[in-house]
Amino acid sequence: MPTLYEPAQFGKIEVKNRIFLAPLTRNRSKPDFSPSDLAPEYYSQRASGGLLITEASQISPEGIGYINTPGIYNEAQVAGWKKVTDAVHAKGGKIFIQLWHVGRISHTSLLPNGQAPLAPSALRAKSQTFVGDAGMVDVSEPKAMSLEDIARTIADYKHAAECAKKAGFDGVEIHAANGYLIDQFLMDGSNQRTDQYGGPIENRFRFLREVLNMVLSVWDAGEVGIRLSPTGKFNDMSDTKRLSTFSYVVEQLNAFNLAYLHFVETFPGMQNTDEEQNIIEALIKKWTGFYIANGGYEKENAESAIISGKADAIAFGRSFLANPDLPKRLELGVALNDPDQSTFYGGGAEGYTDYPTWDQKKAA
Ligand code: 8OZ
Repeated sequence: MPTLYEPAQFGKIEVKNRIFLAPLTRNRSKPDFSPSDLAPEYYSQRASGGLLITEASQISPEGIGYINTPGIYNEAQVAGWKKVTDAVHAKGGKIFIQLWHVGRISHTSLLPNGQAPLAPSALRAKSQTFVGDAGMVDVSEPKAMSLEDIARTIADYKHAAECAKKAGFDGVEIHAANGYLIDQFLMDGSNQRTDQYGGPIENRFRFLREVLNMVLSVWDAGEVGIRLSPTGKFNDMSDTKRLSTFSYVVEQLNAFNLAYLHFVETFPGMQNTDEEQNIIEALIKKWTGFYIANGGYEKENAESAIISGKADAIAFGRSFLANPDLPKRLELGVALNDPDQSTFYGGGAEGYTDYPTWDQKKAA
């Protein structure tokens, strides 16, 4: 078995190590939802990671759920992201963009013409979102998507996939985790539709299948990854049969030959029960392709997950946020900078591009 520090290949992608940057929402986009002027520096500082996955980026104006998150649906956004991909490629890195639609996790004040958030069913989540001056607010009552809403949204995924290609990304990751739109279709607590998109998992999977087929009309399967959170409860998610729901999902995904499957195994600050851990492990065994693990990984359990073959790569969130040279620090076994939670969401360079590398720290 290889080590965490050795190259890997998945789909059409070759990477120099198995330490990946997890997608991290940073709420620093410009008013037109193009990435911040500092984003090329932020991402390229982390180009020593095998693969960088961008912050979740909405596929359309209807897909937004928080203030100042970037989009990937117009020319200004493509131009902004092109600067990011150029900067990462100049340093020998690889970068995928995460395609996002929040579904019901939104607020009318963020949406076009103050419209209601779209969701599989008109079930309001017990969850909050950040809207700006008003701070954290309860998410709005969603509207159950009509068949036209579904068709338009699937077309928006295709358009965003095309924009991602123009922006020079190496691939795309479909965000199907953490209680956003695709997850809302998959889990029965948020999908109570009685048409072909609801009911049994074969129907609840239909939306994701159609999204995948659209994205795969633009990208090769070997350039498309997917992120799921089968045990996730964030954003008020529930499912009555998680193991069988996600067993079906993983078995169906196997047939698509995607670049990778990426699980949020646990959410920051949460721990899986034994039952949840068993679900995660059973699902990983069903998956036949490249597997990226995320959630609660540090040097030692990351190294052993790779050596034991449990995972093919590890995506690090908070520790990579605070340590632009995380691969080097893990390999050397030296101390890590602590992440500053007060600068995670919004603001400028502070807590974004100003975390020192190990060499800078030693020199100081
Ligand atoms: C933190 C804050 C806002 C959004 C996710 C995109 O959980 C997010 C997110 C995380 O996947």
